[in-house]
Amino acid sequence: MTTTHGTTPAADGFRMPAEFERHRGTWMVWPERPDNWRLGAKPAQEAFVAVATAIAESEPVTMAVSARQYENCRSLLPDAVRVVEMSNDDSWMRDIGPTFVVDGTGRLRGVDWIFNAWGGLVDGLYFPWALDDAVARKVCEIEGADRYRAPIVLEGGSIHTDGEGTLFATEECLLSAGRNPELSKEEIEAELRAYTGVTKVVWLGRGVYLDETNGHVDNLINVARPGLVLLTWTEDPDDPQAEISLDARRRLESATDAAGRSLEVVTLPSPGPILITEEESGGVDVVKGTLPRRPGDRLAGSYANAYVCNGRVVVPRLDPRFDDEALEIYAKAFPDRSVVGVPAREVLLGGGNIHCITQQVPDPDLA
Ligand code: KQY
Repeated sequence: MTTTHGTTPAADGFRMPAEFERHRGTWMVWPERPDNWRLGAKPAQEAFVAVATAIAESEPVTMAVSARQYENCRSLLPDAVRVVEMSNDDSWMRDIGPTFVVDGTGRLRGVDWIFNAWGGLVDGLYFPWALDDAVARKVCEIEGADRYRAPIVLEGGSIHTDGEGTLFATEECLLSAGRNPELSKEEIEAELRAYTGVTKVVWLGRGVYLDETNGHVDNLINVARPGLVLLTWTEDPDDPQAEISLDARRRLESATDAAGRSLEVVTLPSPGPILITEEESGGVDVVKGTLPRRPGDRLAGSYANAYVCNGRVVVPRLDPRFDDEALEIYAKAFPDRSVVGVPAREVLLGGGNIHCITQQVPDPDLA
């Protein structure tokens, strides 16, 4: 593996494919830290196994895991899932893994963004994060992909692309004080273009209410195909989410994408509101410097936080009142894929969902 210096993916003719384009595989990281996952992460591990198993039925899955948890992880996952030892600080492969780019001639490279635990010393979620920041490099090495070390702080969950030149992001996240405060919006946009190969950035305002990532776009929307966006929505005008989603809808419906298309917006119901129970809170270790999990706190549950892989879409089951409706919306939006619901409350309790814990490796032979 080499690190590419002094150039960028766009300058070298690379682009970030959309998630719905063909994959070579998927990466995840095994959860274990007891100050984020209740009961020593046992319930979360069960949920991660269900997610990995659902994906592994359609494409190869690799699970990265610390040395401490290797035996346990290997024994709980099906043989079809490859398990590799890799140091980490937590288990959000979307955010700590590389963003892969392809050039249409069979070459695959990885973009290794700077990771600072969602806000560093300003409002980051834990310290230290150095092991997480090294994960993208190691994944690139194993995938045989040359690497670009990008000059900005960014997590994979804060960007979505349509593979045809359009990138979606929220101002709340990318302009947050804990990431790149020295850069203007225009300068951040220039880095997004340079490192993903897009030509158009569609800026949304805020992400899902109380999302601890400062409003990652992957919890607010999902991109089903160029020109079709699924948006988290609530019909309750008193819910703070209503105003956020309305603003996002207005911005999406008044935007055009890189190809000049208008965007169609399909709404997804919001689960809940989902609150942390006494029992759930009591199972999380209290550690100074990490985000407390207090009883009654509202979680940023969203059906947008689903993963699109080869031939299927893996959608979180979060609330029996809305799960089936959300799955039906996905089935309509992805008519050529099977839609699989996986119980994901335990993932949500850690602060994210199925999209946040997965990272695709696109097929290098994509055009
Ligand atoms: O991408 C995500 N949603 C990750 C959330 C991290 C939460 C850490 N407790």
